Formats: sequence, C-alpha cells, structure tokens
Amino acid sequence: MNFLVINGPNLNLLGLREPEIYGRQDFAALQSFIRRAAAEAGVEVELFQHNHEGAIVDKIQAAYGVFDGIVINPAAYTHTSVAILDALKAVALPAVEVHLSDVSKRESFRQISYAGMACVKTYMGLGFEGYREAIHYLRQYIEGERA
Ligand code: CA2
Repeated sequence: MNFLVINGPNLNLLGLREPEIYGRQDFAALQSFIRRAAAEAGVEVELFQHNHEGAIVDKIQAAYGVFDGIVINPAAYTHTSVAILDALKAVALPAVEVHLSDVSKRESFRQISYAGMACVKTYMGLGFEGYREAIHYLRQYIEGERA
C-alpha cells in the first residue's frame, strides 16, 4: 500500500513557536516520525508539505491512480478551503484528517473543517501520534474495503 501524507501551511515551522499547542519537536522530527510509523504499518509513504493552497490541490489531483490513500493535515486551510475539499472528493481516495492540536477546543474559526467532510476519520489533539493512528486506521480501512 502506498500513502500520500500532506502537511499544509506553516507546519514546516513546527517547533519554532507555540510549543504549548504544537509541542517542541520540529518538522524534521515529524517527518521522521511519519516515516517510522509507515514502516511499522508496512506501507510506503510519500511526504508532501506546501504553504500554497493550489499546490496542495495539484498534489491531491496527481495522487489519483498513484496512491491508495491520503493522510492530510491541511493546517489553516482546513478551515477555509473548499478547493481542497473538492479535490479530495474528486479523486475519491480514502483520506484521514489529522491535527496536532485539539481544534475542537480552540477558537471558533477552527471549528469548521472543510477537508474533514471528505475524510473517513479525523484524529486531533494527539500530537505526532495522530499521524501513526491515521496511517494504521487507513491501512485497515482499505483492507476492509478490499475484503
Ligand atoms: O493542530 C493542527 O495540526 C493544525 O492543523 C495546525 C495549524 C492550524 O492552523 C490548525 O487550526 C490546526 C497551524 C500549523 C502551523 O502552526 C505553527 C504555529 C507556530 C509555529 C509553527 C507552526
């Protein structure tokens, strides 16, 4: 199985500020964590981070026929991007949403997730661990669909 893991804007700056919300580890540590979690689950993984909405839409479109599933933390675009929602719906690949922080307990503008509307599951507030959970869930979900 081959998964695409997408991280959205500013996640590349992880560890620089707001450690009480996002933790002290940097983005390189997150990438290593995701690679380890994928290896553990026996899935191949490509990691993609971009700060631009259109680049994320392009990457989701290009995932069609290449990847079996998508793990996505759209970061701030979670709460604004109908374009990312539409791209996820268009490719119709099973997708799992991840947030490091528990967005349900934060500002009201973070209470809506457009991308989440096209995802089979959301993990939030688990820090890096959410990505591991997402990868495992997605593998099982796809295996279940194929059975
Ligand atoms: O909790 C999450 O994973 C978020 O997707 C992170 C986004 C935020 O806009 C979402 O509401 C929830 C922010 C990602 C980057 O934030 C940084 C802030 C300061 C320093 C470095 C990164």
